[in-house]
Order: sequence, then structure tokens, then C-alpha cells
Amino acid sequence: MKKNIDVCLSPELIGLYDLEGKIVVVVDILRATSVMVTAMAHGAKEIIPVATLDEAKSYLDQGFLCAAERGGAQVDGFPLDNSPFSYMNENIVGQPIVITTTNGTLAITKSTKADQVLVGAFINIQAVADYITKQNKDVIVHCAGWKGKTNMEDTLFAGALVELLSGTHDLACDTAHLSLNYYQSVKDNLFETVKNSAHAKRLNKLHVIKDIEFCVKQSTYDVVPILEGKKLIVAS
Ligand code: 3SL
Repeated sequence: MKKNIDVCLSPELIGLYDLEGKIVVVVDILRATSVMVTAMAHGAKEIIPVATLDEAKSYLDQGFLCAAERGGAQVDGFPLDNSPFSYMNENIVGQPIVITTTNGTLAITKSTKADQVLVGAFINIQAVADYITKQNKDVIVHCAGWKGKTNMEDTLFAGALVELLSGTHDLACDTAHLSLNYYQSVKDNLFETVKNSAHAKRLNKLHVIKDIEFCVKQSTYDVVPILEGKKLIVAS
């Protein structure tokens, strides 16, 4: 029998969803979950996502490698920013990394009632779909959005995942239909579409167009980060 897939378009709405027994896929295409996937693909030992700067600061004081972003920019005093290209080097190999971001890490910490919490991005979308297919569970895609509002890029990822899982998962509600329809209407032009998103415009001021191009490419990596306790590790 087919399982269900549903889409939650904002962390503000996640309380309306019953997460128990389900797989939640958290997505923040620009850029938190794209960064996490990149870091794990490039050898980070684990990622500890934290919602607040205070929590991140306490890890920093204990000597952890820490990344902190607010409003798109790196927070003063933290060694790592929120660009995937900062995680493609030797200093992260074998390291635990603590990350706090405006929306992505908050969405992860709000998903912990689920049976499994996965981190999804376009850059690992096929691996996420393959992993889910083996689990035989209902799925909720939890879009991180921007400060409680829905965004274009996370909704597009949700639609792409709904499409990939359509053989095994029925569409549970209207948000699954609308994200699928939206994705299918622009999927041949993903970069041009996402370039016009509100967050891409915010990020343009930070000159990170190459980050956007990287984050909309599909299935660059085959790692699936999964939450185990408070840490993300690579799912086996
Ligand atoms: O909101 C977030 O969690 C971040 O990914 C935002 S940014 O891409 O670093 O601007």
C-alpha cells in the first residue's frame, strides 16, 4: 500500500502536523541544508544544529568549530559562514561542526517529534528519495522558509521530492499538490526561477550568486544527513 507525503510550508505551521511515526525532511535550499549536505559530503564528522546564537556561542567557547549566520551574513566572532563553498576544504574533515542559521536550524529543532529527521536539498534529492523509498513511512517535507513566511526555493524542493516519490507516496494534502504543480511548471528553468526569489535578492547584496547556482543543481552528492539525538550524521 502507498504511504503519504505532505508539505509544511513554514516552521510556523509545523505544530499543525502530526509528526509521530513519520519521516520529516527539513529543507532550506538557500542555504542551510545545502551547506549541511555539502559539509557531510566533504567529510565533516557530524553537525550539531542549534537554534540560537547563545547555544552556538557556548559550543564555540568549548572549542567547537562553529558556523553562525543571521540575515544571510556571517555573525562576528564565528569562524564559519553559511556558504557551501566554505565546507569544501580540509579543515572540516573529521570535525564536528555546530551550525546556527536564521531559519534552517530552527526548522530542524522544531521537527524532533518525528520518527526520523532528514536533511534535504536539491544537491542530495535523489539520495533522500532513495532512502525514503526503503523506509515505507509517511513523509512530511518541512520547508524552513524565511522568518515564518513561505519561500519559493523550499517549496520547489518539496514539489521535486513529491514528484520523485509519486510511485510510493500519495499526495496527502493541497500543499503537496501545489508544490508539485509549481515545480513542474518551472523545473526546466530552476536557476532562473530561484534567482528571482526574495532570498536570492537578499543574498545578491552579499555577492553569492555562485552559491545559488550550486544550491539548485540536483543530486551532486549522495549523502543523507539524519538526526541522531542532537547530531546530524550520515544515514546508512
Ligand atoms: O535562513 C537560513 O537558515 C539560512 O540558510 C539563510 S542564508 O542562506 O544563510 O542567508
